[in-house]
Amino acid sequence: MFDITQLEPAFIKYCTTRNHSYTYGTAGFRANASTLDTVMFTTGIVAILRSLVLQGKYIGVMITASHNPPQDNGVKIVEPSGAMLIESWEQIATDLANIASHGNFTAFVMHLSQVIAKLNIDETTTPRLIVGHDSRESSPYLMECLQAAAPVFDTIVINHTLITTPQLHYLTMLQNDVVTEVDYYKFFSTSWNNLFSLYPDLNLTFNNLIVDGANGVGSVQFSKFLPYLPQLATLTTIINDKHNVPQMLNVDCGADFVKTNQKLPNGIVNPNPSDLYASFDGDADRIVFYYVDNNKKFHLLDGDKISTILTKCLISMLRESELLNDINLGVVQTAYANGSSTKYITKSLKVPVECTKTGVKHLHHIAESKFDIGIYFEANGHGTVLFSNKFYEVLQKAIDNGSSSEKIHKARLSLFYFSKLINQTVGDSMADLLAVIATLSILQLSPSDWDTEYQDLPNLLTKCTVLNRFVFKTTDMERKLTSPSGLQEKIDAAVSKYDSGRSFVRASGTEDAVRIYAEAKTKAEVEALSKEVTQLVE
Ligand code: 16G
Ligand code: ZN
Repeated sequence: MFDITQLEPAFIKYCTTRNHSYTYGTAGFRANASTLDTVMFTTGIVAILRSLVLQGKYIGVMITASHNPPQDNGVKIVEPSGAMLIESWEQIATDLANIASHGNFTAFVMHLSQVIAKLNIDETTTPRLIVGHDSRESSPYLMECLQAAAPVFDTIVINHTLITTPQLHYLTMLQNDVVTEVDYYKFFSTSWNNLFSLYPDLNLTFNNLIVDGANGVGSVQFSKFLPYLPQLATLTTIINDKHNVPQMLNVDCGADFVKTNQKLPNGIVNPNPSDLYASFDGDADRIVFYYVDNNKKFHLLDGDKISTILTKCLISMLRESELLNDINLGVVQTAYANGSSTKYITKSLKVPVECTKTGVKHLHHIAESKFDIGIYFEANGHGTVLFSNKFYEVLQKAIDNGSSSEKIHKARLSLFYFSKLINQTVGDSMADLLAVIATLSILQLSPSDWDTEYQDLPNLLTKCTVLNRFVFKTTDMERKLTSPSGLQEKIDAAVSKYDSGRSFVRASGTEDAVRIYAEAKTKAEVEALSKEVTQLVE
């Protein structure tokens, strides 16, 4: 039994941000850290309620603002399955935060008691939370705000403190066992060893691996992971590893910096063409790769390139396993995927592609509901691969039945171990890194071979501030505007002038800006197209 009027002292102490408008958006709540105490307090309560509704299952809560600047922070809730908070609860989280920010405790308690009444909660249940945060300076205090309501509900809280977002998702999934981050390292390194044991003569396809940790939590966690991977550890260097200097987080480094600026991050002085480079983001759920050619020119291998190479590997394993007719494989992309990648997947690899709205939860949902092997990556490097129950059933049966051919048997085992190298709860820089390196080894592709599988169309992503971004409404998976009226027709007219031209405009879900994407045959054409569309938007 709990008495929510007992929340008053904590409410007074922690809800100091007043009259703020919060929205649980694409990646939870995110804003300047100084405005987040109130919403942390209420998000703690929402996570507790979610746990109560699910009979005391562990609910995860991660405090991070990912690739955003050091002074920002944020929070998101994780379901017991390791997935993101179910959409119908986003409004509950938004409403509770906004009521609290009015600063009136009586009104707050009234609202909360109505919510509790509607949820039909068994008040004798003990709620359970698993929480963690990134390396931001504001994170420990916000963690205190987040947990402030816990004693009133007699909540059991496991606090992992400094941890990556995907680690937190993964540990939440394993909720009912007693787990530590060591279990994470052991699980993925065992999968790696099992997969490589099938290919004893395989060499890696680069000399050294340089990992940019974005000066965030990923750098410290990856350095803890490496000792479990001796084969990789000897050739790996972690740069931008100053997770204990929070003001350096994501500054001139990290996946978002490299993808947006299409250049090397800070800390790489003399790049070597035979090496592979990778950048994590601030909470280590995104990754992009890159390399330099013999002229030291930078080449980006982004989320589209990751998705295509994993697809190439998995479809060939599936074919060799003779299970192409029993297990369906598909790729999920957003409108930001380069047109060449979509063409390569559908035409060369002959694999179906689904397009969905921006935001991991949308991609995850389609990958899960449409395919037995669902590969999804956003161009920015966030993604993973999902394997359905049917996949495991069919594969297990095939493995158990045995095969006369050694090659078929090996392909089936490869599929199984490969699936275990993936963090299926959410995109994960560390697990994705291992999956890509394994793929390159199995296919015997160097970073530049990987890149030449298809050539990206020149593209530009820019943003533009407008008076009110909410008037920009879209349809067709964000590829077309329905409002402001008449604008889409003008964009279409501009696009039609360019060879292989494509452009779309949408309001950002994380910033007060409108994003403009353009693609065309040449660099000059894409610049011209982007400029034309920008003028139409302004
Ligand atoms: C968030 C999303 C990311 C998406 C981005 C779009 C998650 C975990 N993250 O960072 O998937 O690409 O927002 O930002 O869902 P935008 O709406 O500002 O373009
Ligand atoms: Zn992130």
